[in-house]
Amino acid sequence: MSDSDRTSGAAESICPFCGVGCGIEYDPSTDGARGWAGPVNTRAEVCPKGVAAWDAVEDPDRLTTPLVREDGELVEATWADALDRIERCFAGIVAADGPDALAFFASSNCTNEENYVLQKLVRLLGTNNVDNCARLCHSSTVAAMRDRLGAGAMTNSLDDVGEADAFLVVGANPAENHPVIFRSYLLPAIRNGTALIVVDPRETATAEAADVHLAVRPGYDIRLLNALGATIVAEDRIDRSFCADRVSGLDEYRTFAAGLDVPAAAADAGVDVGSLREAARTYANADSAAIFSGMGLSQHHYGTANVHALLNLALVTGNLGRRGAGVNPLRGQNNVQGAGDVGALPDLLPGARPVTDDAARAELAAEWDVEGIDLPAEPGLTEVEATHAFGETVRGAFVLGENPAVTEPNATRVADALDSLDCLVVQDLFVTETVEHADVVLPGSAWAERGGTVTNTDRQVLRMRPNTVPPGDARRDLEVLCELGSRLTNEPGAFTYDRPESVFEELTRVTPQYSGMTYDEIGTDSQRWPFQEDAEAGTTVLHEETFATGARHAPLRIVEHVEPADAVDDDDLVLTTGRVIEHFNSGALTRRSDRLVRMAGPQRVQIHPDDAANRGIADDDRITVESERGAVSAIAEVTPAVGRGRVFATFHTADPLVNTLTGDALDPVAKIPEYKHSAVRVRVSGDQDRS
Ligand SMILES: Nc1nc2c(c(=O)[nH]1)N[C@H]1C(S)=C(S)[C@@H](COP(=O)(O)OP(=O)(O)OC[C@H]3O[C@@H](n4cnc5c(=O)[nH]c(N)nc54)[C@H](O)[C@@H]3O)O[C@H]1N2
Ligand SMILES: Nc1nc2c(c(=O)[nH]1)N[C@H]1C(S)=C(S)[C@@H](COP(=O)(O)OP(=O)(O)OC[C@H]3O[C@@H](n4cnc5c(=O)[nH]c(N)nc54)[C@H](O)[C@@H]3O)O[C@H]1N2
Ligand code: SF4
Ligand SMILES: [Mo]
Repeated sequence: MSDSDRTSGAAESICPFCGVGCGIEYDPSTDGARGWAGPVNTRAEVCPKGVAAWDAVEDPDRLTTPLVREDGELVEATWADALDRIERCFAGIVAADGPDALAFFASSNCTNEENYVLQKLVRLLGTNNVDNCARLCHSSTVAAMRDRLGAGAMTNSLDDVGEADAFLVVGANPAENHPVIFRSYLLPAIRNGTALIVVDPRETATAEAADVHLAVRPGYDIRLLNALGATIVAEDRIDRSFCADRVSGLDEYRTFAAGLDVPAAAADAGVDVGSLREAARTYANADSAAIFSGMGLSQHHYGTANVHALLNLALVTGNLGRRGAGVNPLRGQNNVQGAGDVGALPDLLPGARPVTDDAARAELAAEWDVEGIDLPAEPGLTEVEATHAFGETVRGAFVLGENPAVTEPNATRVADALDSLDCLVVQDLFVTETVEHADVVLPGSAWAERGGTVTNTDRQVLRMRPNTVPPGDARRDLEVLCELGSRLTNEPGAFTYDRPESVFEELTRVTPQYSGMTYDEIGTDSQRWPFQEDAEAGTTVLHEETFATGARHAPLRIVEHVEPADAVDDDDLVLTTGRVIEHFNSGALTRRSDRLVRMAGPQRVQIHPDDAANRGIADDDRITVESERGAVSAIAEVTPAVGRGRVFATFHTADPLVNTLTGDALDPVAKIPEYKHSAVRVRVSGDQDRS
């Protein structure tokens, strides 16, 4: 496959890390990466990860040849041998148990074109068992927003959020996790008078900039959000005209709110009732208020209910469908929005049309020129459900650009599950913790080695361009996926694309939001979905006249508190997890960059001074953290930044493997696991080195 773009030297691409979508490129003068003035980082600004993005590309440990397992060891193989092995294993599994005995993990780190081709391959194999790690981050948010508003995406754009008079940030830490959005879009507004309310159990870098910080008890957001709603109702701060015009169910919500005991709810949520009331007034009295939400809200076994409780606040106060007023999930990877848009999901085809929709499947089959084939109509398995089925109903798996051995919850169970497969294929850049369980390993391409598009957090489709070629025998991910498609399915003709742009042209025809977009017109700018050719760059604000459901009204929803899955005994602390600016997810890329490792320092578990003192723990002590699923050894960071009764750890390392501790109870709607609440016991370790 050729790529019309240049293949060496600086060329405008997109940062491979977070969903902000900053423009970066190779910088020959430093042999590193630098920003270019893209549609989001308009002054070419980047965060420390962007600066370090070249480090992983040129890392000497890059996979440069396929590997296959022989007598228990991974050994080098030719592409032909590796692909033959996959073909044999997967064909055997399909012949014995049918296509649903295979599961495919797509990648939010890969392009729209790559994800589109992978879901096409999966559906032509006859299964919907394809998912991506959006499942682990905002699947609950997307589920609630689709249900109530008709679209699971930021309702505002970065161009207009700065017009808000108040920001309500719930369970997100953009100062570390969406740094260019925080510094270039939110902070300037805050310095200009926009009030900032932060709901987070920890004193984060974002909370430091807040006017009101509600340090919620992990897992108790529904209590808190309902108490905010009850205060708004009791103090008659609802937007009557918006409610009359655009909202249904107000009487029921009012009755529900009137029955709530606000001081008791605040106490249960671990926050001061005066601060809570101040937050309610600030949010409701603003002319325009924008919500930002993150993992603190979404990653619970009632994550969908959490987001429903949040949506009520925007609806009763009329903060939706206008510039500066809306609900904005801050998306994870550079293409987590796009991977879902183009159909790398078990229940949705490209364009978010349900797999159960006969007409949508027929249209897709016509576009693929496979009218004789019935595309599968049963929703497939989500990521964690698939992992739970490994070795049982699922016998073979393909993992593109994910590291579930580190990032899925209940890691001991995950390791056993990976080992129980007849055939595990991993396409990655490095020998990761997941690769260690693989039977076949395919060396793929890093960000700087590909062309294609990604869709950022505010729905902008951006172009990546190759700055270099993959090392050794490593191949471009898209090329590998097309070859797998032609080998594994009976439709080799469906995978004969000459370049990424041809895939994009096809996907815009089956993804209505992308209809009319072109590579040429994206250029070094962007096109935003829902795309309208007559609008400058697509629709900036969603739900202006009608909701994306097609209805004029969106419903309020009564949401009751749900208890976290882990019961917390007297001696237990509650572990919640999250991120730091220097590292990215499993750390597979960022742990290789000397400068990031130096900047981040050792990864430590935060514990409050009182809880530390009660356990005889001093700063820097080695401690053991144990849940009912396992134990890890870690270094203590004694700090009041994490409240009493709580501990905090990142999940960016394999040692300690923090997901040994987390549980895999799933949200009933979105199937997202409970990463943000685990009951743990913490003690000082016997093997202390206090020298
Ligand atoms: N530096 C960096 N940036 C990243 C990533 C990264 O790994 N590193 N990953 C990317 C990805 S994939 C994603 S999904 C996004 C995620 O971005 P965020 O949503 O900001 O991610 P987290 O840090 O996991 O969680 C946010 C906050 O939730 C708080 N929290 C924990 N429990 C609760 C709770 O019960 N209630 C509330 N209200 N808050 C709680 C945590 O203390 C944390 O500060 O970041 C993206 N950007
Ligand atoms: N405890 C806890 N656990 C969590 C979370 C949490 O908040 N707390 N957050 C969850 C969330 S939101 C997410 S999104 C997941 C993330 O989970 P993962 O997606 O598993 O994490 P990554 O480290 O991003 O894994 C990406 C893998 O892809 C490889 N890779 C990167 N770029 C490319 C590429 O271009 N091509 C190919 N072929 N491979 C590539 C990397 O080497 C790496 O091995 O973690 C989840 N796990
Ligand atoms: S803010 Fe996100 S997209 Fe921008 S440079 Fe940093 S990690 Fe990359
Ligand atoms: Mo994520």
